[in-house]
Amino acid sequence: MAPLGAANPYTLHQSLNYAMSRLLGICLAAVLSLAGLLGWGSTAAAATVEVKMGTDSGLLAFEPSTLTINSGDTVDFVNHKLGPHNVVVEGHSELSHTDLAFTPGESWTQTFSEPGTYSYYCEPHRGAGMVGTITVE
Ligand SMILES: [Cu+2]
Repeated sequence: MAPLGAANPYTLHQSLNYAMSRLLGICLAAVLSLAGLLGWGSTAAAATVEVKMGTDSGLLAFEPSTLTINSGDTVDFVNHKLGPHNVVVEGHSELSHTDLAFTPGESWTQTFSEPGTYSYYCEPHRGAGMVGTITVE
């Protein structure tokens, strides 16, 4: 039995434990709300996907030629082989890039904001089958 007037060491220990767990709980809540603000764990974060113009194996094609992305994602069109290439998106001049890319490594990006199916082709090589489809979900 502890003498009157002195703090009971057991009670003091319990209070500290309680304070620490309260503090941890507050910290955890703060981290979780910060994560929410930053969009961690969300699948809606915009991505950038590369499409090569001219395949690794030397074909006149886009690689990949079919692609599914989320609205807000960006496609990075990279002049890879057998240029010149460009991209004409059927019915969407605002998404097209009609300037020809001659230099390997030359690239441009295009963001797709609206869901839909977009057919596109390379003007010089359309007849050779250099066509592609981008589905935006
Ligand atoms: Cu081409």
